[in-house]
Amino acid sequence: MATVREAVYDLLRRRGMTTVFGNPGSTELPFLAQFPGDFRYVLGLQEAAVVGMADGFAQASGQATLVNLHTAPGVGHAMGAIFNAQANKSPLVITAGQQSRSLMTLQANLTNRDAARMPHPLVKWSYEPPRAEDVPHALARAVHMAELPPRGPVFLSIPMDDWEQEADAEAVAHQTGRSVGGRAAADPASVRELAAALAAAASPVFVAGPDIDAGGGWEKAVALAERARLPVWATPATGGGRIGFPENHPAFQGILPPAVGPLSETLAGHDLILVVGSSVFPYYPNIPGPLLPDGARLVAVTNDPDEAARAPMGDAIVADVALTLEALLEELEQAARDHPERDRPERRADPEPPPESDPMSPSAALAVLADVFPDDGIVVLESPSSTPALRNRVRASRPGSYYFAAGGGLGFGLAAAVGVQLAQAERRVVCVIGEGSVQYSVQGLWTAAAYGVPVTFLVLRNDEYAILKWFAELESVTGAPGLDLPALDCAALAEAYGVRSRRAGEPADLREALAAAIDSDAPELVEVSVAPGMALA
Ligand SMILES: Cc1ncc(C[n+]2csc(CCOP(=O)(O)OP(=O)(O)O)c2C)c(N)n1
Repeated sequence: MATVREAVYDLLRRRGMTTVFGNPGSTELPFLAQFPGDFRYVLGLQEAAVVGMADGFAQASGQATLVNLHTAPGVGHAMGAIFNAQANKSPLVITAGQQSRSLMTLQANLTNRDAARMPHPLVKWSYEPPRAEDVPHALARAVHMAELPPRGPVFLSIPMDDWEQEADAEAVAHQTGRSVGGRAAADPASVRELAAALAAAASPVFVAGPDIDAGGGWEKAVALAERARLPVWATPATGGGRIGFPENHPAFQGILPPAVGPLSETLAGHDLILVVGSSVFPYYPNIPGPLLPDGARLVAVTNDPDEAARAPMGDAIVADVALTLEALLEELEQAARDHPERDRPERRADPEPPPESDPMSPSAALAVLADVFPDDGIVVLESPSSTPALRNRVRASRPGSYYFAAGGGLGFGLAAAVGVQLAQAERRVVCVIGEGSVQYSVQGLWTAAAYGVPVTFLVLRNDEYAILKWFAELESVTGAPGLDLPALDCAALAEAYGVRSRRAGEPADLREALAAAIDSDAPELVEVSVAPGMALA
C-alpha cells in the first residue's frame, strides 16, 4: 500500500514536476524524507528568494512548479513574492508544512492557526485538506487550478503527520492520471466581427501584452501585425512582465506610457485599438485624462475573465490568446480580399549613441550590454530607473527573452533570474538589477553559486533609489528621507555568497567584464557605477 508521500511524488513525477523549490523546517521534513533520486530540490535561504526562483522557473518552463515553505513564518516571508507571482500569472503550487493534526487544536508551537486564510487574496485557491488521505487529491486539484487559465499561484497547507498515512489507492489512481485542459476558443461570431472591424478601420493599432508570450502566441502576433499592417505598441512596462512582440520588428513603435492621460494621448489618431494578452491597462501613476482618444474603439482579447470585467472601457473577448490570434488571422485572410492595403507603419529610430559622462550613464552601460548580449539571451530586469533604457537598447526579439515583476514588488529579479536560468539551461540569462533591488532576495546569489547556475548579474550602482527621487518630483514631494544608498557594495556581497564578482568603471572594462561573465559556466556579478537619475532611452 502506498503512503500519502509516495502517492504525491508519483503524481508530481507524472506531471514532470520534479524540481522542488523550498526552504525546509521540522514540519516539512516528513515530506522530504527519502527524497526520490529523480527529483531535484533547489534550496533558497529565505522564502522571498525561494518563491522568486520558482516563479522564474515556472514562467520559463511553462510548467506548474512545486514550492515547499515552512508553515506560517515561511509563508509570511514569501508573501511579497506570492503577490508578484499572482501578477505574473505564474503557475506555482505552494505547499507549506503544518503542525500534526492531533496538536493543531491545542495550538502547539508552529501551528499555522488559519493556514488557508493567510495567503488567501494572493492565490487562486487556498486549502488545508480535512483528512490525510485527501492530500493527493488536494495536490492534484492544486496543480489543475494553477495551470487553468488565467494561470496563477495556489496554496496548500499539509499537516506533517499526513505523509506517512496510507493513501486510498483507487482514488489516487483516478486522480493522478487526469488531464484537465482549459484553452478555450473564442466565439466565432466575435472573431468575425473583430476581423471585419480591423479590415474596415482607417487606422487600427495593436497593443501587445505579456500573455502573448506566456500563451505561445508570438508568431501569430507577428503574422497579424504584418498581414493587417498594424503598428504595434507594448503594453505599459509596469504590467508587462513579459514582452508579446519582437521589439526590433519594423512595426514596433515602443512601450505605452503607463498613466491614463499620456497613454490615450499616445494612441491619438487611431480608430481601433486591439489589445491582446494584457489588462486594460496596468496604469501607474495617477495622471488623469481621457481613457481613450477621441473616436477610438477598443477591443481586448484576454484569457482572464477578471481582466475583461474590470477594464474601465472597451469590449473584450475572453478566450485563449494564441487560438484567438489564429482564428483572427484566418478571418482576416477572407476580409483582406476586398480591403485596400494600408501603408506599412513607420519604423522607429535606432537608439541614439548614449551621452558621455563620468561615471557613465545607465544608458551607456546598457548600450555596452546590448553590444555583447547573445542573440538568444534572456533579460530578467529589476533596475527601476533604467527600465525604458533597457527596453530601448536591448530590443529583445525572441519569445521568452524578457521577465519583469508585473506586480512591482522588488525581490523578483535576482531570484527569478536563477529560476529562469535553471529552466533554460541552453540560453544565457542576464539579470539587470539596481543595487537597491539586489537586497530583497539577495540570498538567490547563494543558490546560483551552490547549484552552479550561470546567471550574469549586472548591478547598476547609482548609490540611490533613483526611481523614488523621480517619483518625488512627479508627486511634488520635497524633503523625503531614505532615498540614498551610500556604500552598498554588491560585489563584496556576491563574494560572500560564493559568486565571483568584478567591478567596472569605464565602458571598455564593462564590455570585457560582461563578455567574460556571460561566457562563464558559473554565476558572476558585474557591478558598474553609473550616474544618478532616470535613464529614459
Ligand atoms: C518590496 C518593495 N519594497 C519597496 C518598493 C519601493 N521601491 C520601488 S523602486 C525602489 C528603489 C529601487 O532601487 P534600485 O534597485 O537601486 O533602483 P533605482 O531606483 O536606483 O533604479 C523602491 C525602494 C518596492 N517596489 N517593492
